[in-house]
Parts: sequence; structure tokens; C-alpha cells
Amino acid sequence: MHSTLNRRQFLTAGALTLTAAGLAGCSSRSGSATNTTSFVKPGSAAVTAAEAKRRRTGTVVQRTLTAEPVTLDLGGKTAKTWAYRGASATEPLRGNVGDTLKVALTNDLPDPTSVHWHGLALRNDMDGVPNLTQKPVQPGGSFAYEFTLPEPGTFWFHPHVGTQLDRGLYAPLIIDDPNEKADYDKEWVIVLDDWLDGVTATPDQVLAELEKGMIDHGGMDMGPMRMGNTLMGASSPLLGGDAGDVYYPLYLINGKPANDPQTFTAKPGERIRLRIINAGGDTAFRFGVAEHQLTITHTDGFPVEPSKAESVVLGMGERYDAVITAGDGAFAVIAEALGKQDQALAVLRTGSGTAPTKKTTLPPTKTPATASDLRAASAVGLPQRAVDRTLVLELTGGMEKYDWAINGKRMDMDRPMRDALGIKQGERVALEFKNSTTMWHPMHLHGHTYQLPGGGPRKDTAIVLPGKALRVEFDADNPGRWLTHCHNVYHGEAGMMTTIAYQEN
Ligand SMILES: [Cu+2]
Repeated sequence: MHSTLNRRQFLTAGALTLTAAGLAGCSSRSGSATNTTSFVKPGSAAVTAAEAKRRRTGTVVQRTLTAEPVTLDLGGKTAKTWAYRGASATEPLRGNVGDTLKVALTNDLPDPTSVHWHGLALRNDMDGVPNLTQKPVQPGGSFAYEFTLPEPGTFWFHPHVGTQLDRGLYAPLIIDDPNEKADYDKEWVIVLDDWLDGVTATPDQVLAELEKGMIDHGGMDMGPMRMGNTLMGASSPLLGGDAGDVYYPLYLINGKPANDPQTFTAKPGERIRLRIINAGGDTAFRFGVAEHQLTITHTDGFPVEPSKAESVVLGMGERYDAVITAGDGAFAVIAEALGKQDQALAVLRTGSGTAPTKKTTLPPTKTPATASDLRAASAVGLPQRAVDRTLVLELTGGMEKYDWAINGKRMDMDRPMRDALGIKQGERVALEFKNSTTMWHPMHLHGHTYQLPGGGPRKDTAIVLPGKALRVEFDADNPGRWLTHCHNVYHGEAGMMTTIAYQEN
């Protein structure tokens, strides 16, 4: 779809827009703070005070996690990778809202690591971002995470170091609300992933290939073309064109490939809550269950007005909860890897019938749900108020130089406060993501759940389509230093990250 020429034109256009945005930034109330501004520190009294205000049950949930090298059998393929002992896609961490989660992390990897609790409005010093909220956990080292579980919902966790997320280092974190009226008979956690580690390459090798930049190969209208471990011409209209950068040999649901799928069993007529998590590194999925309708009830942990859909699109880091009523037979649970002509597969079995295979696909004609189709449940919508501060975050860069950035500045994780944008406690903050690139980006904010415009859902990760803007709002009620970044692990690591930091009063 997108030729190299188009990308070049876009790069030029992006540079012009960047200048304009820079000027606009100077004339309005400034979002960028100078280096002389002092910011709230992760271990400060303000952070402790915010933690003390969270409702607490007094219950302590204690778990141990060991990040370590492992060997997996992925449907007959042997993969040497890194994973957690103590949690996995099928072994979530779980607690009630208000419980204290204590996780003793041991690092048995050859590299430093950390754990980031994705989507949680937790205390800043437990957010797991090395050099920003904690020191990296060195090989052989350990770290004690301890924080109040702030909101119920479907969350997950992963390292915030390099490309480690694209190995097996992730697991769900499910937070229950004992007072929630459960309108379903059972629930399943469904983790979607794109897999290459130990099969075709390591994620670090993939990043090194991508950083060489895209070579000019002329027209690419023939569908996705593999070049080593990268992909060219992977395109999806649902993502506004270019869908992804990386070739994956396998797509997994709960750690299982399509030739050895997980089978979920139920009785016909049972109502099942699905908690769907996209833990992928570079793949958006369209998820659905063949011959079943989804009723979407939550996204990124927060309830929405229930909405029916045949399928739903999840960018990396996004979660959707949906309820289905099980039919009678055997059905394909499908996560189509958008633009990549492949899919992950699991099986829903309630009766007899032939198990579906990868040949079963989702109906292509159905319009999938995306976040913009949903509305926040009234209980979780942000109250109406004026915006105190607008931060313009222009998404910049491209494949040619692999120079993904925000406002033209590439994050250096050794100095994550270098270009920090200041906000103040109590402000209503608008983030204006302006995508000047030719690719979509799932933009994630740490420590807060913003709201999409027009009464849209509360989310911590949202898709920003190429050439488009997305304006979201949040209340600055969780002091500290927080990243906002693209959740494409390769874009983030290349530099599409910035820090939003609370100024000291
Ligand atoms: Cu991105």
C-alpha cells in the first residue's frame, strides 16, 4: 500500500508540521518544563500520601516471580526464551481491589530487568521503569514490589527494559471487585501474542535489523514481504495502512500455537466473560469467536456501556473484556494478525464436532469494534471540567532511519527526565497525540487512565492512526514521573517515548 516514496513524502510533511507544533507550543501555556524545574521524586512524601489515600482491605497477596531463561515447546518448535517462574499467560496474578500486592522479583537473566504493572494507577516508585522510578534490577539481583491494587479490571505486567517484552516475560494481573455483580457463569483470560524469540531470532537481533533502516525496494503492493526478520508491505485498512514492521513465525493464544491450540470447555448456553489481552510486540489483532457475538463490557480494566460486536481490534497493550453465550459444538477462537496474513487460534468446545483449524477465519465483512465505538460507563466517565494544560505529543519518525520519536526527540532511557514535560497535581490535562508518521501507534500512559473524547472509554492505551490526531484527557491525581510511549516495543525502544512529570509545588 505505502511505497517508500510515500513514506519519504510523509517524513518531509512531518518535519514541517513539527516546526509548526513547536511554535504553537511556545505561544500557549507551555507544556515543556526547563531543566531547572524540580519534579516530584518517586519516593517522595507526595507519592506516599497518594498511596495512603487509596482504599485498602488489609489483605496482603504475596507472590514470588523469577525472571529466568527457559526452553518452551511451541507446537513442536523448541524455543529458548526468557519467562517468569511464578506467573504466565495461564497463571495470572490475582487479587481484590484494595489488597496489597507484594511481589518478590528475582532476576536470573543475564541482563538487567524490571516489572512494569501495565495500566495500574499505582504508587510511582513501584511503576518499574529503570532510571526513572527505580534502579534496574541487575543479574542475580532482586526487588520487592509492594503496592495497593488501585482499581478492579484486566491488567498485565512485563519488563520495561529493552525489547524484553517480546520474549516470554509477561502475565495477566486480574483485579477483582467483590461487589461487582457478575453477569456470567465463568471467565477465561485470553492472552494474544506474536512470537519469534528463540525460533527465528531474538528481539534484540530484530531491533538491530530494523535500526539499519528500510531499504528502497520500490512498489510493495503484493502483500507482506519478509526480509530477514522484518516485514514490508504488511498493510491493513483497519490500521490506516502500514500494519507492522516484524515477521513472526508464530501467533499464540495463552502460549499455544495454532497447531497445538488451547481448548476451553463450557456447557452450551453458558455466559463466559473473556478477558482479552494483547501482549504482542508488533501486532494488532482482530479478535472474535466464530459464530458468536461479543458483548464488550470493559476496556483497559474500566467498564463501558455494553456494546455488541462480531470482533474487536486490539493494539499492543490494549485489553477488552467481552461476554459470549456459548453455542453447541466446537468453535474457533481467532486472533487475526492484522496485515500479516496469519492468525492465532484456540478452541471453544461445548459439545461434539470437529475441532476447528487455522483454515477457519473470521468473517471479513463484519465491522470490528474499536475504542472509538465505545462509551465509558457513567460511573467511570471523567467529570466535566475545563482543561488546565494541553500537552501536544507529535508522533514522529519512520522506517527509513528507524528514528521513532515524540516531538522529534528520541527517548534516552539512561536520561529519561531530559525532555520531561511538566504538569501539576490537580490539573485536568489534555494529551494531544498528533501522528505525523505513516504508521499507527498504540499510545500508552503510565499511572493514569485517560478518557477518549465525546464520552469515550477510559483507557491507558489507544490506537492513533497515521495522519490522525487523538485528544485524550486525564486528571493529574497520581504524583510522580510517568512515561507515555508507543507500545510497539520496537518503536518504544527506538525512542517513541517521553516522560510526563509532576512539578513540585
Ligand atoms: Cu509506534
